[in-house]
Amino acid sequence: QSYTVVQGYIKPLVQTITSWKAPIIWEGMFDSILYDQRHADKNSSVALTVFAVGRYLDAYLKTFLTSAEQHFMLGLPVTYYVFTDSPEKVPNITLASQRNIKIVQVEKHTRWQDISMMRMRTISETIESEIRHKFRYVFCFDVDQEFKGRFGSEALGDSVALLHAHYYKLPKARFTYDRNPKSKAFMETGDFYYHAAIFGGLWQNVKHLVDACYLGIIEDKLNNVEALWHDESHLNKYFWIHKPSRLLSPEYCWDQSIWDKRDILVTRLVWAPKHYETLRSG
Ligand code: 2GW
Ligand code: MN
Repeated sequence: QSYTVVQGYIKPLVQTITSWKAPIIWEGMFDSILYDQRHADKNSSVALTVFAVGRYLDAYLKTFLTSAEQHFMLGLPVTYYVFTDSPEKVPNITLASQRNIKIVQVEKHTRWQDISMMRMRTISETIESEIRHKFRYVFCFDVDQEFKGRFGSEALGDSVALLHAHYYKLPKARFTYDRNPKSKAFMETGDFYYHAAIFGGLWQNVKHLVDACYLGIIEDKLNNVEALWHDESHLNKYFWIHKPSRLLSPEYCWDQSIWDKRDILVTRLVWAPKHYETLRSG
């Protein structure tokens, strides 16, 4: 770990650009006012997709949405696409102007791995039927998280991936890519380990991504294999082949139980506590 002194502040040195010249967004390296102005001028608009199926609705959705209203893309038009098996249970949230919510009913797959993986198909269908006519960007989120600080227009880009908080400092040999040659997600090496809890970009690129991941998932099913980390393994394979144009630092999805916080000057979104015993059983 190295440090530098910038205008009297001690700042950790972190990687801010990839080998293919995509920026990695960290606190201190962008002018938020300038970004917001640019995106307002361009009339940027954002669709956020989130799934709250079964017990995840009561456990996480309200906190996710109310905190997003405090921190996510303030000043830009945002529509939350909430996918759930129980639309009647979606909490009533007060939304700021230019912000909307759209609730879409989906089936509840019996296996949780399918709940997670089948998001790819549903997102694709919704981009095709609706999002592409109304929004420039799409961002897809896990629901088990809470916004804590600015998550703004600096995160918008053509194709956006997130560095996984647990892996961004680890050597590549420790990345948990799928290593089974029978899976479409198989890969021997990669650039980073990306976290599927957040990905996004221009709707065209997100459509391409979710279609590719869904095809991989279905082909695996036909071959009776399942990638190690499900949709996340397919996402990592995709971003290895199609390099993202912008990477989000772990500030954008931090796990507060990580002991070494020296690189993290702001937490913008944090993992909500998991209660696996109650959420994953039955
Ligand atoms: C998932 C696992 C076990 C039991 C239930 C569920 C579940 C997930 C559920 O009952 N209802 C539901 O709506 N979900 C949705 O799937 C919800 O949006 C949730 O955030 C998302 C992914 O599941 P999650 O958050 O429990 O998985 P993580 O936090 O361990 O996530 C990583 O790995 C996953 C694949 O195993 C995904 O790639 C995910 O995007 C990653 O962050
Ligand atoms: Mn999650």
